Amino acid sequence: MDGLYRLPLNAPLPLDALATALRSRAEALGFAPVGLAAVPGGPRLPLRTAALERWLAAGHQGGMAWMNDPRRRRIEALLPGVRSVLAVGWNYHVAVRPAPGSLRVARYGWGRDYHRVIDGRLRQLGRWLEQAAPGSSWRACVDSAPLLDKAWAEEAGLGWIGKNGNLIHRRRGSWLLLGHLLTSLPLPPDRPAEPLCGACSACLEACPTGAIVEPFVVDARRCIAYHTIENRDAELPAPIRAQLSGWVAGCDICQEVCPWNRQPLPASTEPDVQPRPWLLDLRGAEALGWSDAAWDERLRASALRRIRPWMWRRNLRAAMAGGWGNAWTDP
Ligand code: B12
Ligand code: SF4
Ligand code: SF4
Repeated sequence: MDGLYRLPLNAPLPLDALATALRSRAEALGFAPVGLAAVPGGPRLPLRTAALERWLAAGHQGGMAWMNDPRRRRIEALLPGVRSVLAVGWNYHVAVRPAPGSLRVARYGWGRDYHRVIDGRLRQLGRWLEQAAPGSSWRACVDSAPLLDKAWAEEAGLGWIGKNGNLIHRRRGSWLLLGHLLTSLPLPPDRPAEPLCGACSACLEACPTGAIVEPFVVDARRCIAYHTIENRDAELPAPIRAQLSGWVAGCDICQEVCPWNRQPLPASTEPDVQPRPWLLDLRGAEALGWSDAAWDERLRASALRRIRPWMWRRNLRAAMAGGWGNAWTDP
């Protein structure tokens, strides 16, 4: 590598100029914040990988056997020769609140499926990079790829991993979905983010099921988000049913209480992020009457399709049995 890459017109572009151009293109595609990390990363990466090992050994993954994929511990397994990672944030904060009396649906699912939105834009970036640096390789990763998303985003300076397990940006809070573009190019990295939770423990105290078993460690088996989205059993466990607190698809409690989300935050005007109106006013009795076809129609191009219609009905029944869906108590 001579540190120079060529634009289509054959103009050489030094690596730092290439990194600057890549960042600007990512921002122009609607990503913010964006940052770069160098592989293999600093001393925090082995700590995060060790935390994953402990989490798996403790059984915190519950029924998510796919979390055991050994590639999650080795980024090289996802792209041979990977040298850098572009981490991007997709802001999904909208200044809207659900109607009083509505059942609760987590904000990440309000708009268009973020996997599609982020993946499409990362691929555009990858194709541009390949043209600017012929011979380089890339891979877009959004969530479903076995990558430690938050650890790499932290390494690239996007934010810190909070005690609630979410990556937090000091001005944007944690309403960010993450994507990564892996590349074989050795691009100059940004500085990792510094943790800013301090002595706060609001999320640990607010979690109704005690799922944040210690700071930074979420036991999925106790987490409402896991049970409403991933659990494929006919009934939710009794302790979860008892504490569902109106949530039928995911759970935002540990983010809603976070002081970094309670400051004035920039709201996204992206059409792909704007909420489907029915999700903001979801009534149990009515939704229980929807056919599979009606659910299919309502969940077109939504990340919430992972929750099959029978799971929605299971979750709705459980929330309604807890007294939610008709009366509304503000969190
Ligand atoms: C499995 C998974 C889940 C599971 C398990 C949750 C979990 N915390 O692992 C379930 C289904 C419960 C879930 C729920 C949610 N998820 Co999820 N999930 C994932 C997934 C696929 C893997 C996460 C993972 O690696 N877990 C393994 C454990 C070991 O990792 P971890 O809990 O993150 O622990 C790390 C840190 O805590 C840290 N750590 C450990 N000890 C210590 C100690 C110190 C001092 C420090 C600083 C750090 C630290 O190291 C660990 C390893 O990196 C990622 C996508 C991806 N590919 O990474 C999305 C992802 C984490 N989820 C996401 C979202 C949005 C959610 C929900 C908010 C959705 C919702 N509203 O319902 C909730 C939040 C629940 C919560 N409080 O964590 C986003 C988070 C974005 C962000 N800003 O952080 C991700 C990154 C998807 C994406 N592409 O954007 N999720
Ligand atoms: S998502 Fe809900 S249940 Fe899961 S850790 Fe956060 S507050 Fe607890
Ligand atoms: S609520 Fe407090 S402890 Fe929890 S993530 Fe936010 S700042 Fe950190």
